[in-house]
Amino acid sequence: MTLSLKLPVFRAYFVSRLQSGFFTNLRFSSKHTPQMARSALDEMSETGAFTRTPSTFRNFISKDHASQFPAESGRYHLYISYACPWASRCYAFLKLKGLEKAISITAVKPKWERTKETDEHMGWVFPTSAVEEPAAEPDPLNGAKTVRELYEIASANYAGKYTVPVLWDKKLKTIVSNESAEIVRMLNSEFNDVAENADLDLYPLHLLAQIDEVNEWVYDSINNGVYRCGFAKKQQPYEEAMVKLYEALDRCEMILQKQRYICGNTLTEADIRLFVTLIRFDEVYAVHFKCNKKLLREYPNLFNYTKDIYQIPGMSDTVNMDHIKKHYYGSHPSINPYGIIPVGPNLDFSSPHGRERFGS
Ligand SMILES: N[C@@H](CCC(=O)N[C@@H](CS)C(=O)NCC(=O)O)C(=O)O
Repeated sequence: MTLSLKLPVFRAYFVSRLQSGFFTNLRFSSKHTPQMARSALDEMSETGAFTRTPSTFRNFISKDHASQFPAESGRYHLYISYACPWASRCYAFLKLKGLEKAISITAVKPKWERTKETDEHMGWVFPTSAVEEPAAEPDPLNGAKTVRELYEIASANYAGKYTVPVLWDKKLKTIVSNESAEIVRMLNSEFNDVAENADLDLYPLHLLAQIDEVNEWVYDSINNGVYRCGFAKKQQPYEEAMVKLYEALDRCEMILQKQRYICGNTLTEADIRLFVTLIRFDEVYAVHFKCNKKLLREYPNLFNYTKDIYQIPGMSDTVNMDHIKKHYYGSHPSINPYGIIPVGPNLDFSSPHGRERFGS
């Protein structure tokens, strides 16, 4: 476990963002327009390729008590879906850093439903009681029925997608951030005064460049790559995404033949980001998104690596395969019109993986 050394780097990053006007005192960026996509299923280029829209709320929580969003125990709430890989990576950081007492969480129901009677939008909804859907709970803060309502509380004229994760500020009653890549950084470094595992640094200074480099190709080809395969509406963009996906998986397999984790023998942010896609691969992406050239379980190193990360204390709590399968197979009728959920393969990620041989 490496002690956090990167305060100056974070400051420099923070200042450069401030100078560029990237995040401001505004509650959300004013760049959104009414014609923005309302759901991932609409994010399509003219060529039939899936093109993800950037997140809108991009404020940062800081350990600096004078900042607009200071890191305080009990002030923030994380809304997640267990189904969502982006939300799950935030929840994984929360668990690994030991922030469960400091930051509360609520999970939505896995399957998208109508969010308003007056339009056709389908999205994340809260159950009406704690027993309606195991592991999902009603919104304890705002009594919202949908994630859409949270966005509407935060901004009356919001017109973007209503995505999870949502990092909510109970004090200012607004969304701090809906960008998981930035939420994980805040959880990693800004809450160390209240984190039970303050010494765990998943983005250590000496590995910053390497983590950033790995994140870039893993995001493009694997995390987002599976969506580019699954949401393509034409053969060519699907095949292009498949080539990139499998080149990247083969590359991971080679790397993991020689070392325990993707950036060496230390667990980092890059592993958590890769894990959330791998854990869903055979159960969902291989079938639902047609990523079927090779299965995760046919890659010995990648498969054992996924088990290794799953077995880190706290990580298995972030994986709810029932929610994952209910969501993907049930929420995209254009891909799976009858919403049938495949029975298999029910992989066991808690079996021995043998990766201790690399040490850590
Ligand atoms: N950039 C966002 C992406 C989050 C995202 O796409 N979440 C999906 C679930 S996996 C979502 O909420 N989609 C709602 C919709 O498309 O309407 C992040 O990483 O936080």
